Amino acid sequence: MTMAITAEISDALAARRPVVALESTIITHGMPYPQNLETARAVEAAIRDAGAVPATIAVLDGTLHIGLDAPALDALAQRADAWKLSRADLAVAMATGRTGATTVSATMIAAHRAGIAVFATGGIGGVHQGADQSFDISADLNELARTPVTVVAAGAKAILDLPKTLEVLETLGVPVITYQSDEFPAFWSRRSGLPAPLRLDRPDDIAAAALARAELGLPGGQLIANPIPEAEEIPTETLAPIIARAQAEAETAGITGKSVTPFLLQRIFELTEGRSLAANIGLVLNNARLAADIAISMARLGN
Ligand code: PSU
Ligand code: MN
Repeated sequence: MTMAITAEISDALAARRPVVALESTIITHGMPYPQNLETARAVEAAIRDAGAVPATIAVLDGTLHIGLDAPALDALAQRADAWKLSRADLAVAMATGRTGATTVSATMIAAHRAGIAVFATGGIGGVHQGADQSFDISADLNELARTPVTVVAAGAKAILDLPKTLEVLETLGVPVITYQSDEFPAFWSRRSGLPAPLRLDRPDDIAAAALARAELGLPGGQLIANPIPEAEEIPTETLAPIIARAQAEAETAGITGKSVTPFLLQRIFELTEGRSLAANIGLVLNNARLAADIAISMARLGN
């Protein structure tokens, strides 16, 4: 297995300085070019500004990269044939020299392997609408149950069945902790109508909770649900009919498996005339800043 970690990141980890992992599926399958590249760069800059080191993760020609330099990030953002890698695909992609972007599940595995305990993304995958028929449940949920990484997201993507997603997370024993809110957020919107299972208001408490889990010998991570800033949100009422329409189109077109989430995100982008993308960028940046603060707390508390 080949893993390449940049000198900046390995130095930071060796000195126990804060590092934040970032996924790459959001770049290749979650946003159109060139906004995907601009966002990836802006997210890295936000983490640096907050005092931590960003570590964008991807598989390039079979090598698992922890940290991408500027040309590599640029090339990945323009590749149309990158695989979408979850826990199931990671080893095959590496063994056969592929290039692939890591989803939340594969990014957690890679981050943990490299010694990174905090990871920022947009929204995690979860239980899809109609899962009672399709059985489509994201591998992200199972990963949160097994791999000890704190994942900062704006909740689960609102294209999902959020009540069922929360139920599965509860069954799996994943702490779902909303940041500074009593309501579980719905990705592009601050509100979902669902109460937050747990609430914490300070990065120090989130870091302490991760430490306490480790001391208890519990496997698995924690999901930090960070509501999108008010100025950037799209109200649930505006989005609901658009999501329903995109979902109906996916069904008619026979979209299944890994293609479902990218298809829905792309259609919602078109149907909102780009507004969903602006909100997505806003929430990712917001998550990156919180993740950096949590990583700083963890470094101080000795996580
Ligand atoms: N967050 C975003 N956009 C995305 C994703 C997250 O703002 O595209 C990606 C993540 O990589 C997540 C994946 O793991 O979507 C979920 O895909 P699926 O539903 O197929 O498991
Ligand atoms: Mn799926």
